[in-house]
Amino acid sequence: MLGKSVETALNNQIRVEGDSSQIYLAMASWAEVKGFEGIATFMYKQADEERLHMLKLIKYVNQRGGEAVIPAVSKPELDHSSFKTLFTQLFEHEVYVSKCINELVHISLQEKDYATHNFLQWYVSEQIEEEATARTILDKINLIGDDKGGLYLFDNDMKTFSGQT
Ligand code: OFO
Repeated sequence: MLGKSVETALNNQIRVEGDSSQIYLAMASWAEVKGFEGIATFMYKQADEERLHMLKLIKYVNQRGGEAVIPAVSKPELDHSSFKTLFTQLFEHEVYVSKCINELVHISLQEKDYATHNFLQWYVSEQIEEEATARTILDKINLIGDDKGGLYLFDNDMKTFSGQT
């Protein structure tokens, strides 16, 4: 049975994962409109993954005798003025998600909820990967700058990019 504070914290994370999915979805759609097919493909896939992160939490909360709260769909407020700004925001968002997961792990230990602590380890590993992926993309964007040819090649690379390199 979930304690109240753990349940509230898990429900908060459900919202954070839902927001992450929306952010990737917004970036996917933006990239598609701009003709960056590779980036769009990658971002659509990430959006689906974040939704799965949310679902996994929903099912866990309900399975442990709690009640998952389904969050409202939020409109991401992203600055699209340059690739660099856009991907910096994405990286910062993933760092924020990692902080949220760490806080959640901390609460589960405080409450001596070892089952939740165990469940959360999957998210801890996942965030290491996602932060690394966002950092790799940002590093590439920083190298390319505004070079059109570089962006074209980068977009092509993204078609087959599945994570950290
Ligand atoms: Fe990238 O947020 Fe889920 O875990």
